[in-house]
Amino acid sequence: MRKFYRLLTASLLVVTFVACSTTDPVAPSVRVRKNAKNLTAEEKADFVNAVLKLKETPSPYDPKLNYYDQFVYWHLQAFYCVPGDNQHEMYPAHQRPSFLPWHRVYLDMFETALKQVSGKDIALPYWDWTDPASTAAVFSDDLLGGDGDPSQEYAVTTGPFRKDAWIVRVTDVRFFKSVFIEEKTDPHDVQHLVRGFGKFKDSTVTLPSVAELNNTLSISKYDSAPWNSSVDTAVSFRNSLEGWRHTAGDTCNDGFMDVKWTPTKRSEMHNVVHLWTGGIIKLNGKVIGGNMTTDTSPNDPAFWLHHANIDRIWSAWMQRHGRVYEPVTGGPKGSNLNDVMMPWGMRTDGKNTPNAVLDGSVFNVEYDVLP
Ligand SMILES: [Cu+2]
Repeated sequence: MRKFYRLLTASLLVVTFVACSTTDPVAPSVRVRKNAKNLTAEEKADFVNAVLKLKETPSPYDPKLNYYDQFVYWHLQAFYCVPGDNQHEMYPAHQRPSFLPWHRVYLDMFETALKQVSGKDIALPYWDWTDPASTAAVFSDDLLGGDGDPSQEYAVTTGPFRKDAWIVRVTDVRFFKSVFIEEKTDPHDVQHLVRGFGKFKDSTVTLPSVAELNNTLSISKYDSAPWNSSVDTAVSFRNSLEGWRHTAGDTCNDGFMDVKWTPTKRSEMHNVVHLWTGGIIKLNGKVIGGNMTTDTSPNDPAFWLHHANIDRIWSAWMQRHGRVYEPVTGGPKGSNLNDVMMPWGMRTDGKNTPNAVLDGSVFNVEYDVLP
C-alpha cells in the first residue's frame, strides 16, 4: 500500500511538473504601456520618481555619467559621423530603416534602467499626440510639467522637471570639453529644459493629425532604397513616420549627421513632434532650439513618451502589413535585417538586430490599444 502511494505521489509529481513546464512559471510578467491620460496617480508618481532616481544613479556603462545622462549621451553619439563616408553615422538610429528597431531597443534599455533603480516593473507611458487629452496629461504638473515660460526665456518652470529641479548636463560645452573633448553644443546651451509648444520662429507648427497618422499607416512598403531621409514616402512607411520631407539625402556636417535640405524645408510626423515640443524660438533676435529639437532630445523626458508612441505605431503597422522589414541585405551598415545595431552590441541576449526585435513582445511589453 505504501509503495503504491509512493508511486501515485511520484506520478502526480510528474504530471504537476509537466503542467508547470508548459505554462513556464518563471516567465516575466508583461508590462503594458498605457496612454498617459489613463495612468493612475500612483503610476505617474512611480514613473516620475524612477526617472528622477536615474539622475542620481551612476551609469553602469560609464562612471563619468549618471544613468539618465548615459541615455542622452548615447543619443548624441548616434549623430557622430565621418565626412565623406556615406555609411557614416556612429549608430544607425536616424535617417535609416533601423530608426524603428534601434529606438525599440533604446526604450527597452530605458525601461530596464527604470526597473533597476526603482525595483518596480514600470512600463513607459505613451503620448498619443493625435489626442489632445493625451497631450494635456503628458504636460500636466504631475507628469512632465508644462510649456516653457516666455518671461523666463522659455524655461520649464512647472512639474517635476522644472528649472532647478532637473539639471541638463549633456549639452554643456564645458562638460564636453573637459570630459569628451567635444565642441558641438545645442543651440540653447542652458542647464534647464526649454520648451516652446508649437513655436517655429515667426510661425507655428501643429502636432500630426489622425488623418496624417492613418495615411502613414496605410503605406504598405516598409522602406526603400536609398534607405535614407530622401526616400519617397509613398514607398517608405519608415520615412513617412520618421518625418523627413523634401531632403536630398544625408550629409555629415562638422562631424554630425544632418540632411541636405531642399528649399521646401519642413518635417512631419515624428520629427514635427520634436519640433512642436521644443520649439524653434526667436528670442532677442537670436534663434534658439528647445531641448526636444536637438541631438540631445532625451534630456526632455517627453522624448520617452513620444518614442513609446512611435514604437506603438510601428506595432500597429505590422499588425496591418505583416512582420516585414527591409533591407535584408545591401543597405547601410547597421540597417540590414541581421546587422547588430550599435551600441546595442553590448547586449548579451542578442536582442540587438532588427530581426531580433520585430516582435515587440521579446521585451515583454505590449500596448493597451493600437491605433
Ligand atoms: Cu525622436
